[in-house]
Amino acid sequence: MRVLVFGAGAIGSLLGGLLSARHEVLLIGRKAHVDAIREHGLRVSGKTVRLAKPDAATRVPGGAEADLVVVAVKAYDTSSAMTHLRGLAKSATFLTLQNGLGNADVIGRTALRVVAGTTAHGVTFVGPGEIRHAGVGETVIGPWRGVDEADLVRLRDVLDDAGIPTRVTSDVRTELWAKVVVNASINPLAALAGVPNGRLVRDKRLLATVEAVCREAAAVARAEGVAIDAAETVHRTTLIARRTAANRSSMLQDLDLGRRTEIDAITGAILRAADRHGLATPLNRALHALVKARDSAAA
Ligand code: KPL
Repeated sequence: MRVLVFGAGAIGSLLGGLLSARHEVLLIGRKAHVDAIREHGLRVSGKTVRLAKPDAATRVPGGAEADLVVVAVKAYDTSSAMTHLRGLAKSATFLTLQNGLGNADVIGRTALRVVAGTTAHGVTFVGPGEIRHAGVGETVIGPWRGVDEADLVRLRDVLDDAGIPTRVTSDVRTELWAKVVVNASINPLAALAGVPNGRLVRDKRLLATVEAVCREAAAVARAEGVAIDAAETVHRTTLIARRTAANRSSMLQDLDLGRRTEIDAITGAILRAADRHGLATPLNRALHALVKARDSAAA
């Protein structure tokens, strides 16, 4: 398979690195990372240890061809990513496992075949040419536009075979909501407290806050018609925090690097839905305001 990964951050690099063992992979990323990969390969440490050899470039080459395009940029960059990927929009299958709500909608405005999903792997960007696979998690994929079950099963097999255990769902909207609730419960708190995910479940005060944020967000998901159970979602959130205990959440990594966070696609999406239903969400609103303040400080 010819795979193009647009966005060689932590998760994009992990997916591209693992897929490159069996497939022709081109990673599109920042210059320093691309230069390091071209020179020494992509070093993966932690739960997966390997020196992967994907091809890498800073932009999509003219006339590029791909069977699978993995969009792995931050949620706020999805729309601009699609302007660079327009040339592949009719021929390739697009896969998004990005955090936040709205990515698949944006991709589906241009691409004819779209698979949406979530992944709970914890990956830390160590530096140019190097990532740490800090926690293993489930990947779930489902149909968004122009794909059928056979396409999903084939893609699942490709991901499974690359060492990315994947499940197919027919209800990807529920999965996306469940994951956004998990991210809203872990990422802002880990980012503001400056702690790896594991501390959120080891520290009793932080754990109580994670659970309260999670219940509040799950109530919003239910108001949106998503069948998720609050207790089960709290359980899932703490399980993911435990399994990715050593990881610094992507939002904490963004603040560490002085970069913009995905708070608007995660907690912001929950607040917008809460407003539609007249639901009070004081904890999520406070976390949104605090992370936004750190975002603007960085900007
Ligand atoms: O999705 C994540 C993230 O950091 O964005 C988790 C699964 C919480 C891992 O840290």
